[in-house]
Amino acid sequence: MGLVEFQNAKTGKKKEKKTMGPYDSIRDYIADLEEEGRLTRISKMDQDAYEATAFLYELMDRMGSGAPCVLIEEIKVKGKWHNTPVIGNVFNGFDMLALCFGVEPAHRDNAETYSKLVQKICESLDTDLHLPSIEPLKVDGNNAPCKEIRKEGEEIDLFEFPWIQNNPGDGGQYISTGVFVLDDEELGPNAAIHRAQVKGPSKIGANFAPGSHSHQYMMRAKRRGEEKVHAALAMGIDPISWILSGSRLAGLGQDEFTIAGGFRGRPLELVKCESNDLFVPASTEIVLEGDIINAHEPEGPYGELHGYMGNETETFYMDVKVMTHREVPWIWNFWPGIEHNYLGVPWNALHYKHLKKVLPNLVKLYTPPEAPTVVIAGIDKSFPGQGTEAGLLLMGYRPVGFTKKVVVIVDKDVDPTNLSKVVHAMGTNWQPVPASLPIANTYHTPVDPSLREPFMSSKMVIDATRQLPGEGGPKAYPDTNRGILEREAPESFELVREKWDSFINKIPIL
Ligand SMILES: Cc1cc2nc3c(=O)[nH]c(=O)nc-3n(C[C@H](O)[C@H](O)[C@H](O)COP(=O)(O)O)c2cc1C
Ligand SMILES: [Mn+2]
Repeated sequence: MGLVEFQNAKTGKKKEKKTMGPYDSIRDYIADLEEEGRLTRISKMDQDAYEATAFLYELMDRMGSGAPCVLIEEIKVKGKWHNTPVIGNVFNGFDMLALCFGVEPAHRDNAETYSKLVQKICESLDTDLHLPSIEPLKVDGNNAPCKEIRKEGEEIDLFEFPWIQNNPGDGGQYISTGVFVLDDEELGPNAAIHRAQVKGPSKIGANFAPGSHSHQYMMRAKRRGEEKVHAALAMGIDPISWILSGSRLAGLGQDEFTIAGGFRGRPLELVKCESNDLFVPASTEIVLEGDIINAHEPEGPYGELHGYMGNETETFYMDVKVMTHREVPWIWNFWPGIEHNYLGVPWNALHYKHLKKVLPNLVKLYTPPEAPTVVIAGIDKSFPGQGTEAGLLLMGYRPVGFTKKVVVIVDKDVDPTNLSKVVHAMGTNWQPVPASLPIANTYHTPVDPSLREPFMSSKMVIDATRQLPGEGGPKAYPDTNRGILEREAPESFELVREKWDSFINKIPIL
């Protein structure tokens, strides 16, 4: 085939091509990534030989956050070649996320792009730090891309699409980026990403972890005596709505699609499902409508986010009654433990603002997408003890304390987003004794393979700020080599920046 269509088959209308987000669909975003040179197209891959998975490992090993998004045009799954595009590594780099939030990425300056992105997200919050909200627009389903094709009952065969089995250890094929939409009379709608094992032609798992809003909705329904709960699974929605549905930003009773509208600065277009009263984004690639049964069945195992194989568990499951989709839908797959986790950026922005109220000398907060249980904070330190003070405040703040195992504090001249500078600060400024605070056991997310008991973890604050004499540090730190150069020959860097493009005439391809 070799061609991926961007147009709506029903209306024949080509999607208006934008040069930056916020995007109305995942396709608009991918089209921009291609324009920016951040997409690689692969004509064929055999996933029965785990070619795509091995490629993702190799791609991230070789290129890290410089690695592009991947679009596989034709893929072999369970003995059959599918002309259905599969996309992966959809967010890899702050430049990609910046495009989604309508922020122009800074040229070859990751730290600057991150700062601009965080600033944009912070500007969307009000003075009380409430998340922004714009009510979705309910539109007529007739022209909705997600309703180009409609199937029901016996016509539905989920195996017509190349759902990916990521790893030989996985329990089967998974819908790995689907957003489950549920409703509750008092709380309103909820949208959340949960993996869904494909269990039969019209049956999927619904892996709602205890504590998640979807799980709470199921428990509320059970208390009302309801054995089944109407649900929709929307696979392939616009980037901001997807990020909101997967990053624990919206509280219980706050509709993710309304908050997505707030961040987008314009309403999200929703259409009503065919068989129930739920609403899903009109631009969705594939919509599955049906009932989630309020009972548990075996699910998994599944290679988890932290890169370790999970256990077989018990989860809810869904009987699919209606499937609607685009003419040639795209399958958006996620490879947990291989892809980096960029969904945490809005979380960092929101909690930076909250923490700034109690820690005015906080300069930057950063969770590396490579290791979401680590957080690095830059502070403007002027008194002894401020590094450990910052570490304790961060650990004692529930959103950080629950999700992070290691807190690293650095001085303001060390950019937390530059991991080599952070490790350098640990290798030079840090004195492990006394500038460490081990914490024996405290409340922690169960998503961590090193825990002896769920919800309990030991933790560590590393104060890698320069230690002042009042806290056992040297009387004075010597000048840095770079500091001397900047002082004695201030024009040197200016000169080199001006001539940069003439010095570097070929960027090596890794
Ligand atoms: C790719 C991806 C897969 C996820 N899979 C699951 C899952 O299977 N089960 C789960 O409970 N949470 C999963 N999450 C995390 C939830 O989406 C996240 O906690 C979300 O905030 C839950 O929605 P809620 O805030 O409405 O509870 C996943 C997140 C991502 C990005
Ligand atoms: Mn929610």
